[in-house]
Amino acid sequence: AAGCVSESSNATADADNSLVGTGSGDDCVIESPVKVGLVLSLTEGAAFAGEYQQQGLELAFNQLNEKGGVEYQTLLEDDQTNPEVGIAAYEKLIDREKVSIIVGPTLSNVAFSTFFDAQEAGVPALGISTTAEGIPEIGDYIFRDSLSEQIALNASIPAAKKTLGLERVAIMYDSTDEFTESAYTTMKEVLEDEGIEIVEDQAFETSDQEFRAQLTKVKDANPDAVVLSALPGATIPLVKQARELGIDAPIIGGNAFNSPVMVGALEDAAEGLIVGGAWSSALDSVGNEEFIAAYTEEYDRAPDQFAAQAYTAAQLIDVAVRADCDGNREAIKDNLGQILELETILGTLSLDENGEVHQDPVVQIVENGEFKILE
Ligand code: 1QQ
Repeated sequence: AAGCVSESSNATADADNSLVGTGSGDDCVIESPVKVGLVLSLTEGAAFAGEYQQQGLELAFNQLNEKGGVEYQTLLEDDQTNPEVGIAAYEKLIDREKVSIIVGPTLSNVAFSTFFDAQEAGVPALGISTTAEGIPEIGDYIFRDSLSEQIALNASIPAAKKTLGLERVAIMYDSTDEFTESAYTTMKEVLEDEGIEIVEDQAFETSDQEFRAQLTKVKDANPDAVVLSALPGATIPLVKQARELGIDAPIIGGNAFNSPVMVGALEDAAEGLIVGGAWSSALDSVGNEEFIAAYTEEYDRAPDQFAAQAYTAAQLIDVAVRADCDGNREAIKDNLGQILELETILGTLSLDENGEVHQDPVVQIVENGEFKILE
């Protein structure tokens, strides 16, 4: 409209007519491939999630390309779990490859750098595991299909309270990662809301491997449970050292605990672990059984939550592209923000115009090395 100032400088300049097709919805035909950048942590600390995400995306885009009419061309970049590398990957995809949308990065800690670049360039970005507070608020080009840690913890902590009869807990957290720090704040809020007393509060850093000093204080406080906000690199030695010191209290974890890699590495120390998340293999959602079967067949292992959210991202992009049969950045951005009650493997899912996802959380507990739905 006249007088309307574009929120992004080069948004309209980048519109490509060969990405505007004919027909609509299932009948949409677009001449040029729609370029989708994927920025994932394929190496270093967050590769435990990034590898599953890569496979979930590959499976989904292969299935979509078989459907025909719209062809997706994915361009994969490894951010090496590093914000600097993530920024370089984003710049390459935006400026050189002229992608229509970017999926990822894996960590909120990287997204708090890269998502500002996407916003500034007018390129939609879709987070698939960026759960920290404040991610969608970065701007109107920023979306996520990664259930916020706030929603997950507001489900998992009350469920743990009911199951375990929690009254007194210790909190332990990584104070140097944006996600674990954000989740720590949320954990304290939810514990307070639930009337659960925090009897010990201990911090550490992402790269720490030695936790006996903090754990000794936790042991002395004798909590009913340990609420832990950490990535796997610290979690694995921390939980093992806790068990060695004789701390048998159950662990309530954040989003990184939705990982079979981590549960596997913890072995017996993972038993009884409670975590909230976005997906379960037991979820009775549309297409879930088929997804699990196709993924397992293709990759010789069962999918996890990170694969499921990645898989769903491709579906969301396809819905947004087909809505106006337009693979340009602006059309994708406008239509992603209008996805309402879509049936996905994560359950019924909506994205609002602020880019936030709406879906039901799932709370799971680890029993005999397997995730089981608690609530
Ligand atoms: C975040 C997360 C991580 C645990 C994803 C792997 O939730 O960084 O927001």
